[in-house]
Amino acid sequence: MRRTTRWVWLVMALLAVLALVACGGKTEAPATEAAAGGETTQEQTAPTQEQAPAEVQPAQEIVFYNWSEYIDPEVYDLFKEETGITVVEDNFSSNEELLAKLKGGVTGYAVIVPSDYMVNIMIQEGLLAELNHDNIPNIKNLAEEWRNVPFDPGNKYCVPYQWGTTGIGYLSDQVDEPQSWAVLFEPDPNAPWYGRATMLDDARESFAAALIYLGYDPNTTDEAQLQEARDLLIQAKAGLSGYDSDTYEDLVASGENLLAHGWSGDFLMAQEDNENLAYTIPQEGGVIWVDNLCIPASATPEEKLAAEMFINFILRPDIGAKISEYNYYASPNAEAEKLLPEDFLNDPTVYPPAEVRSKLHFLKPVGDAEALYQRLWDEVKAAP
Ligand code: SPD
Repeated sequence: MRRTTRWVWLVMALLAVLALVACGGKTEAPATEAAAGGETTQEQTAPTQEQAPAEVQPAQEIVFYNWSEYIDPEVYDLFKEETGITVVEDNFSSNEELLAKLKGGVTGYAVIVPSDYMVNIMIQEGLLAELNHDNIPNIKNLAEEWRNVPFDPGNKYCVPYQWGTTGIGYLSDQVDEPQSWAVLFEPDPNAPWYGRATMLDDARESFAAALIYLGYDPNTTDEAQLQEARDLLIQAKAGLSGYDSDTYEDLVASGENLLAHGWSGDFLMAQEDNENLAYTIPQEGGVIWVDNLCIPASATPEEKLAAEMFINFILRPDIGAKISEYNYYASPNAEAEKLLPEDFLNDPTVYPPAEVRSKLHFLKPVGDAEALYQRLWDEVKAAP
């Protein structure tokens, strides 16, 4: 064979081997994340054209990343009895903490509970998975007003979980009902609650209280107004024992503090420990919010299926009612509400009357000003 012909044969043989490897060799699918821990599991083989893709099986354990004391733990037992799936709970204290976790690339969370404005931000950031409504037939139980919320029309990404308000909790046997946010923002060294009050460790909530007191929109992006609110928050620090979003209601119930800025149901829950604990929305107004069950985009198909089963379970009327009776927040589930006792449905702390409701504001995404709120909040926290 001439030298050139030998070379041609050699190149052709090499090409044939390469083609064989490409067609016949196994292609490796990306590794999947373990249901709860997020560690890498064994690799999977991509189905060939003849094989139907294997049906997704629900993860046997999922992590529910929730606000603290926000669900009756018995719900987990009932869900496990029915499906065999274990739910492990982990807690966050603010929407911003939850966002930072997801943006930081954390995996392993199957269900998260962002509030209204944060759902909007997370959708825009591509952090949420679209829900498969076929797996959540109980979505039909939602009251009409919660089926088409502006931050997530048609419940494409999330299902409303519970709603409530933000105001002031106080010990009614030691303090008169606070009429104004001035009790926090104009600290009086002679007031019994001076040094015995807390505010939420939550940028948007604490700025909202200050902005509402100043007569501004709690969703303002005006830098001068925000600086004024920052100064007011710094002024309030003299009368505060600290910032707290997790145990503030217990500190009032125990008598250690006399006042706290916080969430309606948390104070009602702590009333079980001290019947003198009361809650009010100051005359200037307050915040109304709805928290939502959503699935992070990072969830594996197995986690997502188990998460949808869990969301569907929570939307069962008896389970929805059980959750409201535990955490004292209003249910967006019309069928669950039918099972709740009259005194719960008539409690003005849970369902504020129209006159109070007209003074409540939903927090909304503030776009680029989000960073400004955070920077000013850091200044508040760092101030002496
Ligand atoms: N302990 C549960 C508290 C739930 C609070 N939801 C937060 C709303 C924030 N705007």
